[in-house]
Amino acid sequence: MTDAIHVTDASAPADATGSSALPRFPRGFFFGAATASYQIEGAHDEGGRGPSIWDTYCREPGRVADGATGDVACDHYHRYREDVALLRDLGVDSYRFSIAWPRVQPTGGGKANAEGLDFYDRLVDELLAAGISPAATLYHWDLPQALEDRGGWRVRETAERFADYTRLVVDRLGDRVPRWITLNEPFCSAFVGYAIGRHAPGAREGRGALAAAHHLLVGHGLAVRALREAGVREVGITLNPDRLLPATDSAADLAAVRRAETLHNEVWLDPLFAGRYPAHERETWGESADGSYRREGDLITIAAPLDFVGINYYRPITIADAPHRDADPAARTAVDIGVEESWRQDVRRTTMGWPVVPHTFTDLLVDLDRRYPELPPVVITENGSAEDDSVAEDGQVHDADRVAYLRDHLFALAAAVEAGVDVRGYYVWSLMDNFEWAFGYAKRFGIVRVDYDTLERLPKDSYRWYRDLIRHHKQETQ
Ligand code: IFM
Repeated sequence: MTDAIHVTDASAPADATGSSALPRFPRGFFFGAATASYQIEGAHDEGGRGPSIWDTYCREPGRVADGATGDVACDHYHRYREDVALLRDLGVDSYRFSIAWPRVQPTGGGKANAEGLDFYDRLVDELLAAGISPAATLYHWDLPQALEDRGGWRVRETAERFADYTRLVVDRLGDRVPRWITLNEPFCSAFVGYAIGRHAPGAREGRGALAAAHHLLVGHGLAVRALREAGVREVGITLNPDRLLPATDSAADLAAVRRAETLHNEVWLDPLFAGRYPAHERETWGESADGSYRREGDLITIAAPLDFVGINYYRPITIADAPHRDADPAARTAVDIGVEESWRQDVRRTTMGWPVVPHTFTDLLVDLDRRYPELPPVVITENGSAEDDSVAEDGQVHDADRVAYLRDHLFALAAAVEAGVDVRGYYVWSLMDNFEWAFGYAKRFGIVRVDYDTLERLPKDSYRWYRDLIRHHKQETQ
């Protein structure tokens, strides 16, 4: 993706910090908010839930900032009614949550733990009573530890178990949940979990991570089949494709972008939407890409037609050519592809250090649309920013930076729609501050503040801004 397409954000107001102008979206476009089980639920040992790889990872010294865990998190398991009330007052059409596999199958197999499913049953009914359409993600990274002990995503059995688990969940909730997402950001599960080791299970492997990527895709395909058999309305997957910008125009940096495209984007997008494995995988991974984990027919399973593709987008990455970290090709992790990744320093950055460059959101969507003619309609399943929020003297959180981030990214999204990309809806990440994986509770992405001492919820200015946007959209399009 070296030929950056720049669609200018013509509809954005000149004053980038003012909040009066609002982006416009077509009739039928929907708005939502997103969360994930391990990040908010807490109640780690209640209702028969078994341990997940994140419970294990958090307990390993030095893995997560401040030794934080998801044991309590936002206590959403007990406070879900209050959270649904916040969603109702926000006016969202849909709420994207994830189901904790270890609540449903505490050891990753066998019959369903009824108490685990009961929780999601209550949540779904509460959402429907509030007029909010539920969107369920089946896997947002909390693999049952028992499955990791048998090889985790490195082995095909996990993909097959994922389909069994999907059947149990859809049997119970399929009559009331219209929108289903198989996996969230398999890039992170495979590469951050099995190659960089910054996510659970904390492995640093080459071939193991590539096998994990493949088995995640097979698991997705098998789950799609199970969801189709259950007759649900909308089925998709959530990816986090990256906008990769070369550090310079040198041939070496452009070749580095080529390799990074394979790692970040094509490993998912090509099998899902072009029915092929990435063309440059050998050049990117060398011998680890031996394909021994692939079987005949897998591509057909993986490329099952979808109703939508979920896209999570936050920031662009700058790519430069660099020496491999490990000189021995056999010992390299899958992410050791001779590339250095960095963040632009010449623009505002969020507390994650992520550069705020809204037009790259437009560029990414337009580019995907052009490169993949078979791409299904797009739903933005996450977008948002972690900011240094504080409670002001008036008792409120005036998170102007987050408001500006959301507004500018929604203008960029509107520009992509204007340019012809079929985008159906947008979920803000996140409804509330939560457990930000290896960063623990140090990074706040919520439009609702969570006081981690009292677990009280406090809507921020960004919550009110988003509520106004939704109201305005409804008034304009009704
Ligand atoms: O918090 C995460 C989420 O779980 C997956 N997408 C990115 C978010 C922010 O890092």
